[in-house]
Amino acid sequence: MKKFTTVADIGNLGAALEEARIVKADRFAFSELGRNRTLLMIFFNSSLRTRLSTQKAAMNLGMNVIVLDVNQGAWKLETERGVIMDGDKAEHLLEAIPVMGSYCDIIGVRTFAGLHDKREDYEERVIEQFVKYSGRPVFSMEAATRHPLQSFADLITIEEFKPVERPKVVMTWAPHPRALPQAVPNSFAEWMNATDYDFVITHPEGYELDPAFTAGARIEFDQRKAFEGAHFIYAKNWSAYSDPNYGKVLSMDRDWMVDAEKMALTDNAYFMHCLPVRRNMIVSDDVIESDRSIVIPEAANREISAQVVLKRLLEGLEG
Ligand code: AN0
Ligand code: CP
Repeated sequence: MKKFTTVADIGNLGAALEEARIVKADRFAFSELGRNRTLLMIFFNSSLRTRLSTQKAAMNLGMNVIVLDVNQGAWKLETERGVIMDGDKAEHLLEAIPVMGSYCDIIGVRTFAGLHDKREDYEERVIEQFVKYSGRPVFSMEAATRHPLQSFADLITIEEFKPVERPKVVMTWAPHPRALPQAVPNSFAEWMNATDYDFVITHPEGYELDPAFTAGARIEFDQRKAFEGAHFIYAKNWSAYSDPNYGKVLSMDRDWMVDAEKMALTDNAYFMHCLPVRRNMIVSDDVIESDRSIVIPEAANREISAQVVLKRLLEGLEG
């Protein structure tokens, strides 16, 4: 594998899941693969799970790891070409990227959507520059439009817990006080559409996602109806995608929060969320604390998805 930014990069999902099972059964079985190889993780945004699980996965593979929080200690980076750099940004991404590439074998990048300019976000300008100019295999640790390491971990988790061969998986919008990217729901939809699960998306009108990710999924505006018979409830907030409201919070309707009364409509569904989650906005305390909540094993599987991806990127290195 040469890069990992979308579901297409992982290829056959059955094979990827089988590899995840092998890695999980013995996560130190490939500890020679990464010997004398260096992973550089670049964070433009905060993270708890991604930084810890990816570093752990790299250590399981015997890699050395360098972490750079761009906004803490590095020079402020300009990302647009043609800008007269007379402001507060001391360095351009076009120099910084190949320099970073020269110190490592593989690069992971976290760069959230700015949520101001839809075109800029959906062209994935920042991570695509890393792909183009770093000279190294690049993987997404959540970019502007996708979070594939999360979606892969979600898929592993659903496979581990599913009570029937073809479960009903419902992704529901839920309220949040701040504008969040569409990356996690886009990506989850993209991965779920690559399976043969019964996949349903429910959200208030106005929160339609980019059909490039959701095409094939059933959209249901009545959240309670969507929950009926569900085996998994995957909650997530996102800001509006459609113009003219791109990146805006349209509603904080707490009637969309996932609570015990709504979970009772499901077929004893498991509750999932990528975390971090705001309790009693997205989900009630009792639901996230219930024995049907699998948010912790879901987060733990981030180590496994990262390890499969890093293993494949290492196997794809030349020399
Ligand atoms: C981010 C998001 O919604 O994309 C990261 C999720 C993994 N969430 C927040 O910023 C709260
Ligand atoms: N789920 C996830 O990616 O969490 P972090 O933002 O903490 O990395």
